[in-house]
Amino acid sequence: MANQQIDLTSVKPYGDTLNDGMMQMSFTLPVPNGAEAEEAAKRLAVKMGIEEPSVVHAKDLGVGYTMFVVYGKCNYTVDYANIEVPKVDVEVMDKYDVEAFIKENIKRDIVIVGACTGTDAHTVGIDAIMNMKGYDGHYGLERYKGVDAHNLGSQIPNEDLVARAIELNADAIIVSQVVTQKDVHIPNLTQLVELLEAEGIRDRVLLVCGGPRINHELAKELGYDAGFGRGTYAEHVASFIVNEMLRRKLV
Ligand code: B12
Repeated sequence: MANQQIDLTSVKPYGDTLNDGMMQMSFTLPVPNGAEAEEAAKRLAVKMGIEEPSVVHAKDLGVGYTMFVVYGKCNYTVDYANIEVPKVDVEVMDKYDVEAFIKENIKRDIVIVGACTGTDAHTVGIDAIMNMKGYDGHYGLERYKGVDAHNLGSQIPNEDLVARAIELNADAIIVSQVVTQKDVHIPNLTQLVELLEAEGIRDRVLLVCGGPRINHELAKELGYDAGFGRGTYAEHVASFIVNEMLRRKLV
């Protein structure tokens, strides 16, 4: 397979052999498990452009619902070569390089205040970035020398976050949003920007958001300086903050 020429303007899923289009997907239908349910799943897959679908797994969810895994052939292609995705443009340093960067270029401790805001109760994401023990083998900001990190926790009203940032004279505010159902994160993230503007401190503080369904493009649209999604570690956001502080002469 490695020797075969891949046309990046027209890629399609791969199963057994290059370009065979084979793909697997899962979904749930509100029908009881059985032969009719499997047929319904296959017909739905055909409507979605999947040829020769087969149900490889069906699980009764116990209340008249069934979860399916369907395998089949997709004949659509996508132009990978011409995709451009806005990303945070920074060279990621490890913890020790970030610490050295702060010592050398900023010459004082930087203050970062973080929270999961609004009604959102998911603490794990902001903890992964901030807590001393870190996440997935990557230490959190609390462990960084030269970083004074304050994790306010979850369900923090924007007003409280802003008040704390002012009190601590924060250099950066970092916000986690995990629940995005009915776009609940949009007005909440927007309100934070408005509050910072009303307090007259938006230009003095770096504003970063993150979460599994957040990306840099959305963050910029909402008036944030950067946005981070799945798979982020403390060093990603730390590298951005210290570089940006220097670039904007916020040191
Ligand atoms: C654990 C969990 C809970 C726990 C939370 C406990 C806690 N103390 O956090 C409990 C049980 C309380 C819970 C409740 C609910 N949950 Co919940 N929960 C989850 C679950 C299973 C895991 C989330 C998690 O911890 N991920 C691990 C962390 C490390 O990943 P992460 O958050 O993505 O963070 C990483 C990045 O996104 C990024 N990041 C995150 N934040 C930030 C911030 C910054 C600044 C940066 C730079 C990066 C960054 O870095 C992190 C590390 O890489 C997910 C499903 C899933 N598998 O993801 C559902 C999920 C998030 N929950 C969901 C829902 C719907 C709910 C409830 C509404 C359910 C209900 N009907 O009551 C409630 C909401 C309560 C509320 N008011 O918020 C949905 C959200 C759907 C959506 N699109 O909005 C999910 C996706 C489940 C699902 N498939 O439906 N939940």
